[in-house]
Amino acid sequence: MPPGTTFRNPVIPGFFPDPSVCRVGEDYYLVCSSFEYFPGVPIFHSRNLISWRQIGNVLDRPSQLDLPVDTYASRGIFAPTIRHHNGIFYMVTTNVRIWRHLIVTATDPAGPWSEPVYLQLPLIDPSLTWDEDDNCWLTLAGTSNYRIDPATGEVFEGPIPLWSGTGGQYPESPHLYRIGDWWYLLLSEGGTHTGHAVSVARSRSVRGPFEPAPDNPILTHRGLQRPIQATGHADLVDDPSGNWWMVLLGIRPKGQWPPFHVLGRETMLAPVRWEHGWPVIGPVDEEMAMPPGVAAPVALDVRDDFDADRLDPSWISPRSRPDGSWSLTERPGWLTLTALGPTLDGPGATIVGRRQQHHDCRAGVRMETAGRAGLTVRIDEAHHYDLEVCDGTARVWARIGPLRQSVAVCAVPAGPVDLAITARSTNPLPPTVTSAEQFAQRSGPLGIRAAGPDTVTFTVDAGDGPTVLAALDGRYLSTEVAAGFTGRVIGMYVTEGTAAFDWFDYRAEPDAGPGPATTT
Ligand code: 6LW
Repeated sequence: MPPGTTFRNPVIPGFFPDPSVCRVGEDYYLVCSSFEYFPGVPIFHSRNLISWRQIGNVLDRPSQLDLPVDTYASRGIFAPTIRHHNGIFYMVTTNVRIWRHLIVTATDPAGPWSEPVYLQLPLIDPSLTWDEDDNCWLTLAGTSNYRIDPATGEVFEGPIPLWSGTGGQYPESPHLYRIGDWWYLLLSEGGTHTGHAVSVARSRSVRGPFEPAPDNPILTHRGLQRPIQATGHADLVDDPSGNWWMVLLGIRPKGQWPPFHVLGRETMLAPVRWEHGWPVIGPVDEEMAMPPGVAAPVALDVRDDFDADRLDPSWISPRSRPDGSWSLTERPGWLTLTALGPTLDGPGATIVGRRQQHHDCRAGVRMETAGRAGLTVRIDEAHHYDLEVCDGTARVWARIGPLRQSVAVCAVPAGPVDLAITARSTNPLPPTVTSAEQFAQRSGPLGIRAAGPDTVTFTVDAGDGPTVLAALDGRYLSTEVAAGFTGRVIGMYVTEGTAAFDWFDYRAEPDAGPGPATTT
């Protein structure tokens, strides 16, 4: 493939799973799940399906999304669907904290979105479509159809069973499409991990009966030697030229053996072709052929100087972000955080974070505190590493399951201090170790062992140059250890008093090859 004719997957890296997409003219809009984080349901815009810009969050106020402190990690908002019908955008999702589906609408996808209309129906993964008579159909995992009024949530008819896939576990994420004279039902099965697969059936009527495709599943990476795994939870969209595309989730496990994935489930893109009336998808690779006429996206570097009068939509907080917990005006040009909860080991702490989106990356802040505050990389309350400043010291804490350990400490003077967390992925080494250097790459102080996915390094700089305090094995901050549906988030936090952050800087770094040995 000549240079410049390919794009990279994931098109939206980091924990952005369960993508759903719609097109209006030349504009594409995409939403993802957000689970226990607030605001909820990030929404992106693109003109080319490859470069996506977050334009807001669909559920961005407590009246739309109330996630109390007793909301478990990876609960809250599950798989959303976005559709456009008669000039109105619809987003439907499930809040599993209250076990209700909800529909919100907007004329501008950047918001504001309406207050929710709730539906008391079972299951997850709602999708919407409209038939030739303008009936609105809500499709749920399983799969079944309900004829509803999306303006009131009234259910007129249903459940009408449709098709349950080829027998894999969890037939879910169904979407119905009217294409030509057919209704196509796309669903995923096999569970959202390495067994994940996409299957399809079609019918002349939205009510069925549905006839399965002869070559189901039409996409799966199960058992295949590919960098992207767990491909599934897909949605289809056509471009203005009549080509079809699939957005879907996938994971990128690292290290061996077994591999671990640390960035959560990410949004991928793949071309779709049609053969004999059925969609056909090739394997989903990190490097894929570019749609015609599209420029390559630029590398992602983010710096927030906290000079704006509102927080960028990429900032998220576990469960809620109460007004009294953050301010951009208390110290202009700084983000001031005020402690609400006393520990990161339980819900309720003040955290403002963003997703870790790259295996190799660096996140840094300048911070000043007279309390207890720092920078954390977390999956949930039981899985996080923290670089914390308190009482004239900077300390690295590791919380892994029920264990909490102080890993390293150094003195820091009062005043601003720069904190950084760096992740360096571990690339597979050759099966045979042929040099002392390779042996050292596989070994830590505790002896030889399989490589984890990455090394997470903590650096502090109080004006006298950077000091690396600790380098920890990243496998304990992976989905395989923590469980759940999310991925890593890097956050500014405070658990005592207040802390002010002058800037936050995140950048993807070039893949450095096999990581160094770690200290735990
Ligand atoms: C979602 C289901 C799934 O509701 O994971 O990958 C669940 N598929 O469809 C949570 O994201």
